[in-house]
Amino acid sequence: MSDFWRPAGAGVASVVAGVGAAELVSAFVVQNGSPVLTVGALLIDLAPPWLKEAVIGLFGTGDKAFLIVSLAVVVLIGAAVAGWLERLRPPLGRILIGLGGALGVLAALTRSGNSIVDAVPSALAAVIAILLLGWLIRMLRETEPTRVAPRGQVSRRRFVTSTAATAGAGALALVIGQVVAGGFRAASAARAAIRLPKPATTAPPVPAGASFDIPGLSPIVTPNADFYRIDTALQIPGIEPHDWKLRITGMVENELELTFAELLALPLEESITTLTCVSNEVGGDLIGNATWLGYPIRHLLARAKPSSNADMVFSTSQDGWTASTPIEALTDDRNAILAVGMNGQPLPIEHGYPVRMVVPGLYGYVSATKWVVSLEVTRFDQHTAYWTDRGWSEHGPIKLSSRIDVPADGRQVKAGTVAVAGVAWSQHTGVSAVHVRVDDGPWQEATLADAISVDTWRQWRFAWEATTGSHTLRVRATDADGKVQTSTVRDVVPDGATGLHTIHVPVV
Ligand SMILES: Nc1nc2c(c(=O)[nH]1)N[C@H]1C(S)=C(S)[C@@H](COP(=O)(O)O)O[C@H]1N2
Ligand SMILES: [Mo]
Repeated sequence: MSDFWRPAGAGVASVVAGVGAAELVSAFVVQNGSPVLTVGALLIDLAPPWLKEAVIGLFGTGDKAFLIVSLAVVVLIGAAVAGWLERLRPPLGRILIGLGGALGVLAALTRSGNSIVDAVPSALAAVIAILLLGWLIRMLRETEPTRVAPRGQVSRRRFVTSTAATAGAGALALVIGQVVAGGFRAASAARAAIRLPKPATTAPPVPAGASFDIPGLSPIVTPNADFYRIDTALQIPGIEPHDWKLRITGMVENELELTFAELLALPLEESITTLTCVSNEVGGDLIGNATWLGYPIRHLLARAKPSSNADMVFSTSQDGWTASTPIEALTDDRNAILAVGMNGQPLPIEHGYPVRMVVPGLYGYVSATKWVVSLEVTRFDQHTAYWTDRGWSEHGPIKLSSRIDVPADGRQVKAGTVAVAGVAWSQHTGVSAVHVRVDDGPWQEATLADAISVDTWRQWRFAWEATTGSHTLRVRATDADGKVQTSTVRDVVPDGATGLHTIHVPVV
């Protein structure tokens, strides 16, 4: 009997631990690669219609649960067999587990919309299970009597404890992974079901002259999938809209509470605003421009009636992250909004679904709170926000800056006329000119594309008569107030990098 059960137990424990680790990783990191669910989805796709109908007929809406339970039973039987095989004839058991892992990888890779990262959890599950099985079966061997050690070198008890601990840790990881991923999946489902209302005020159309057709130049509006993402959330908060509420409290005459349905019922406005991260290095890509749909925060604050002593609004996200925004940026006439839509879709979950702040002119860390749930009207001398506590400046107005997109740094080009192009920004002030300098030559004026508004970046281009040799190109923007971008090089800490984006171009 125990000739089967002990190695079988080792097989089950190893596989549970492998799958548990993978579920944990997929819940926290990959978000999409749960081996259990991908294999389940593959089986649903592969099952013949008569089987699907039979299962639905028998279990009704419990069909998915039935599928998962059946899958679990098959996997556990397979794991037991793998353990038994490994004891009998190594490495057969490990090979069997490897085959199971390969099935998971295949399932992940063949799902539409999945990428190679989504196969990582299944591969990880197999690797962990294989290593653990090898270890447990070796230990099991050592519990058996030999001529030299009639009682075995390792006690049975140690083997049993190790197996139980492995299984227990795996089960715990599995449960945590499911709980965490469950919140995210519920939010994804709710997001997919949302229909955003039409804007009461649409953004003025993007002028045709706002973008140049130059390959490699950043598109004037950044698609959601390409929009940079910066946050401290290891696990993206999964908020269901009917659970969402915004509280406006603190130094106000009227505290306010707003539900998601109430927010959507307000006259929403569309606006195009370029977000920028304070951690964006000179020439970096932590910047993106989107069409946002939202409601002006100034109207909500007007209802709440802030005290005249207040100088700051302290916003908190559902996961506890905080930002301190100067109150005038939220009460003056700029488009500081509670955003619910991004480029015509509900906010993507990683960009703050269901509601985030977007404030033109301020770096994200002092203004762009995603998954926002509370606005406390207060004073800078009363509260300090997440990044302020970590050495970043209390105030974070976006600095005038510019970037060369094409040609790429170091990329060889042919002598002759070369299109040099990029973007320049100074949100809430606007850009009035861009200049390019070749080597130690004079600053030459680039052609600006039409501006969408002062709150958005602006494309520029410059026709460079390139001669053979190695050249250096620099870019410099001037804002609408006539201020010229500084060449002084400063690090991103504490309030944003400065300096001129410079690239080297070999010309042949
Ligand atoms: N809840 C929450 N909101 C946040 C952050 C965060 O860490 N947590 N990071 C901020 C920073 S530093 C930036 S630059 C912007 C980035 O927004 P995005 O990821 O949608 O581009 O979000 C801001 N909002
Ligand atoms: Mo940021």
